[in-house]
Amino acid sequence: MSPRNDEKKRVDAYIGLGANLGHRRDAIGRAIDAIGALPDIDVAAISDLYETPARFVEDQPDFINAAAHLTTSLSPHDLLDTLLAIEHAMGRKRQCERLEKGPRVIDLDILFYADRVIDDEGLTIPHPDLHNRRFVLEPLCDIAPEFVHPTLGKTVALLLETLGSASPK
Ligand code: PH2
Ligand code: MG
Ligand code: MG
Repeated sequence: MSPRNDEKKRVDAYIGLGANLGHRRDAIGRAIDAIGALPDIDVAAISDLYETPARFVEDQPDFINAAAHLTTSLSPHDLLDTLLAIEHAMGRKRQCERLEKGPRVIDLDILFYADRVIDDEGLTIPHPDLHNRRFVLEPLCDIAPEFVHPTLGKTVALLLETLGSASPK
């Protein structure tokens, strides 16, 4: 890596991890290891692992979900491409639209990238549905309870509390 790259400013990013096929806990661990091995990304913190019932498409195995705090010098799009490459290397098959929310060996979603708001084709940050998803907010609250959602203006802890009993899963 060039010295110029080394000098690039690192920013905080938060990702959600999910797996519901094969060795689910191993898959989360291997994804974290693959991310941490990259020169442009450090893994600053990892949440507990949560076993969660599948949502949206409910007729599929339970998930293991987690969240991680990364620091990175990659742009949001380069971070996305990197995470997609890791999903692919781990055997994730991008299936037809119908199975968009179907089973997967690993799913890596960017939740926040600093306080940036991005709405491009293929990349929406903050993740557009994170405030409705207990399986995202619960692990995220382990590592970033005070992080303020850049458009909703609420902390992760408050978003989780607000979800309350409205969403049982
Ligand atoms: N991901 C989905 C669809 N449903 N349910 C749980 N519990 N956890 C997930 O990560 C999940 C899901 C699509 O990304
Ligand atoms: Mg997802
Ligand atoms: Mg995804």
